[in-house]
Amino acid sequence: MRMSKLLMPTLREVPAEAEIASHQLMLRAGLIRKLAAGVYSYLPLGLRSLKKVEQIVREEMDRAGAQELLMSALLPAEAYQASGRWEVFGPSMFKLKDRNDRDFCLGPTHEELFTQTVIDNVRSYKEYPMTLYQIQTKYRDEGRPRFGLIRGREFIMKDAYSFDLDEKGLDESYKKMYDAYCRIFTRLGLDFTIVDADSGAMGGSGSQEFMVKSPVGEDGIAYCDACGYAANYEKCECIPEPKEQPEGELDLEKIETPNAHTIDELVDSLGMEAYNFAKTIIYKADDKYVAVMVRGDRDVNEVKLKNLLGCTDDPELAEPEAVREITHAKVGFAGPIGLGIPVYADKEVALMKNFVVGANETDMHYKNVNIGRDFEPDTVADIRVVVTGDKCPKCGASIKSEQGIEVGHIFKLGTKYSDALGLTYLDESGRNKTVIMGCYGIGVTRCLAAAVEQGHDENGIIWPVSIAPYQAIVVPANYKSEEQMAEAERIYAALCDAGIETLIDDRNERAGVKFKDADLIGIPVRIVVGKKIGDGIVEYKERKMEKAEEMAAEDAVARVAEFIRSNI
Ligand code: 9G3
Repeated sequence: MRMSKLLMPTLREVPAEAEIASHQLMLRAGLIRKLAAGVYSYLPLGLRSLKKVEQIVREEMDRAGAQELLMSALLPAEAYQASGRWEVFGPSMFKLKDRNDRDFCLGPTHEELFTQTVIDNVRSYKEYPMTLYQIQTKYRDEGRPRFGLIRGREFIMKDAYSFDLDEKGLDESYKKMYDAYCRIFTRLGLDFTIVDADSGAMGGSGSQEFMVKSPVGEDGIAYCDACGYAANYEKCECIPEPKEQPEGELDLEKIETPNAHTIDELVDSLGMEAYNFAKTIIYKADDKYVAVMVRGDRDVNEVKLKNLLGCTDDPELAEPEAVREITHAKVGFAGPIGLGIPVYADKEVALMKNFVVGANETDMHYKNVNIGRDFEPDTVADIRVVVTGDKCPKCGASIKSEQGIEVGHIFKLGTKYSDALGLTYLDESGRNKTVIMGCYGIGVTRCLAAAVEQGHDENGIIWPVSIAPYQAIVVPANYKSEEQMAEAERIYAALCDAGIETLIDDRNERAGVKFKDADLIGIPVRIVVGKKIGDGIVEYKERKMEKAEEMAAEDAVARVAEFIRSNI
């Protein structure tokens, strides 16, 4: 392709809202353009790489025996109403009405539609196991779309759904998808890790996330180097870490703590440690209030809390006026003693002795509080956030943590949707059974951004060869030199003939501009035709190399071909 013809609107500056490297670089390199918050269009270079990501996903899904479909994105409400999800996702679901005032949505995910398709079209148990997938645009009205393609409101997902006769079959289908995902992310050149994850609203018997390590990732990964345990923060089991305690229960005492309503202020005013306190935080879960207690130096894990409470909506902090009504005190003095709502205490709180809690009275706290004598929590459970240095729940070694971008998520769904929609089969003895399902997602557009997030430097994008928009670029250094232009054209034609996807920078621009653009758009290998072409010498530079190397022009095509072959 000739750069003089290519639509590649590079930018020197990007809007301040582009906070992370991949968002900045994909705008600067002219790969994407924003249409609205979380809504992007793909320009030629961006689309070429996106199509390569899709094709790698497609090849590995097909290799794993899955069959590709394409569903509509414009979906009648009935399917989601049958599964009870029409309301569950609230404002996140894009809803609209047709000219006859019928309810539709723009599909955020397709469990119901794939299940219905199987109900309508699979006739016998002999047709199972079956895994169906699509690569399709999804719509979710995210409250905070950000980071470019990482969290969009319109995005491309590969979503697959497996249908099996029994749990054993699901385990086999799940394993096939797991292995296919490992091949996909490896071929995409992504450095990924697999973590146990929370299944959230999906239910089912467990799920795993494929995370691309990145400091800008929104998900926390807790992992153990010793035994390989890895879990999403949301899921990671926490081992209680009791602090040394004075023996015996000291007498309960109510103490004045004027204006000390944060842990830090309490620590200062009472000269104790944060772990001598237990925080009591009032949450609103669905439509009831609960008190949640964690040690003063810990935080509440709201996903664990949501699963514990089994509430539909995410639990939210109670508003100040509700706290005042429930505790008869200003915010910051809530405590478990004499509180009229259920108390959920983290496991660590159950091990504390002679600790401090709010007295449900403004400017007052209790000290030397002991469970059993002074109050009894309704439930004790693991509801805190894991922190670096915690004990690994598998082997006891020290847990580490890092951030990640979730690029894939696979679930053992069970019968949640086959029950809801009535997907059953008659087995060989004529008995009526329910189909067991799994579902498997990959954020295709998110993978593109994750690849840039993981592969870039101060000069621009560093594409893995497998998804680079073009594999090689030929740059004549001086556009006024007929010899350099002619030789560049010859090498360009030879590379194209060798089946290498090649750009030639035939623009009337200075060499420096051409080198900068070649680095910015991240083409894996570059051939520069300069002054020494008269001696049959060109410059060879892989995007990752520090310095270019001189080499014989006649060997350039073979060397580029070898580089592409061994890096794709
Ligand atoms: C919705 C909206 C947002 C959603 C969902 C539904 C997340 C929803 C979970 C999944 C689970 C799997 C198939 C592929 C793999 C992931 N956000 N989820 O179901 F209506 Cl608005 O999407 N789906």
